[in-house]
Amino acid sequence: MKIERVDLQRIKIPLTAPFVTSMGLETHKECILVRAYSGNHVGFGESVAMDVPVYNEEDVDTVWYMLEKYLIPQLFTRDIEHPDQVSEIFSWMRRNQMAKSALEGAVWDLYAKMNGLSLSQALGGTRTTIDVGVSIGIEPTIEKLLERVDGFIRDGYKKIKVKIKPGFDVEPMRAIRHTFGPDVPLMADANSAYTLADIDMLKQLDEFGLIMIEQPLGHDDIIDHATLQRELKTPICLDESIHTVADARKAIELGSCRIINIKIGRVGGLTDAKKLHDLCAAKGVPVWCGGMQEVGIGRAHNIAIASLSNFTIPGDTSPSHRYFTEDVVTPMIDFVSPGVLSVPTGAGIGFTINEAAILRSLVEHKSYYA
Ligand code: OSB
Ligand code: MG
Repeated sequence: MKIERVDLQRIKIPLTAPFVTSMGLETHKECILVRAYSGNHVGFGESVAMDVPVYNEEDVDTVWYMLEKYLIPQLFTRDIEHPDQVSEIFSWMRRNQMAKSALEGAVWDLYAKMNGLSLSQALGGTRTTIDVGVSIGIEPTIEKLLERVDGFIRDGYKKIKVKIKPGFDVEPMRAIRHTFGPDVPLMADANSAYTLADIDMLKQLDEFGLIMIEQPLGHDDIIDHATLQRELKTPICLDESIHTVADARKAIELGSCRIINIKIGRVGGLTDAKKLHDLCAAKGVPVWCGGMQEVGIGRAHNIAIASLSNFTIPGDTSPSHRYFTEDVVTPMIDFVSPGVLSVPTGAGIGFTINEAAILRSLVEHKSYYA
């Protein structure tokens, strides 16, 4: 296929409630939607870069810049047989994984639609439904946190993930266990808020039987995590530290983690997410699908990748209403039964675009032609 046109749309949507992590506070979701056109078909992608570079080095503007200056023009010069070629074509450029992924994702959707396949089928997914977890930001008080946890347990979420930071870690986890008992599938995500100097505190988390502790140490570290993992009973899961399949291989070899969170955008696209999944499956390392508070297009990509067999732990793929009152797909993404999403069987991402909702939240748009 020849990509003949690409559209970028920058949108901004309010979150239903502020989201606080050890990286800061968010009140809105801002992102870039990508459309790739070939013949009568159009594929959709979403950039997951945040509006500030606190999670990784990219932001909404750097993604737009890299797409416009390098990635879109380069795609126009090539005839693509399979979307796996896109990450190869982009491989000369260092990093900028989220920019690459946004365009690569649109090409995957386009390819699936042209071939009458669902995105899940095109990727080799085997699950027809996926179990869903929820990510809870840092609440102002433990009482507020307990209320949130209670609500999400009632909604049927299969995994409860709580953000922690120094000063809000052992006590909130203890309170959750005390209130809801030992059987709630519970985990903590630190977003790199600690160092090895905090090892005594981190070891205290072992008593809560957490499924895992996500990214306790440096965003660029796999050495200290290996030291920490040797001291902890609780499995460490890496998020920020894994940008490539090679990163994952090294982390597994070093013993830096026992679980990996796969985010399509963080690893440069669906082709590399699938390779990472396959590597982890071969090494006996379970994976789950992380989230970047995507709107419906990004969530649809997440659901498709989470249908692969080694995604054995519920992911952060909560439905639309978790963060938004209106989504860019219609109907909004929702559970088929409590805590469960069905994997769409329609062509491509399998959701209908809500053009009116996009126009209501549109900040900027531009079309590029081959
Ligand atoms: O660390 O997993 C994370 C959101 C933004 C940046 C980093 C993270 C998150 C989440 C949200 O935890 C998960 C979701 O999309 O619901
Ligand atoms: Mg995380």
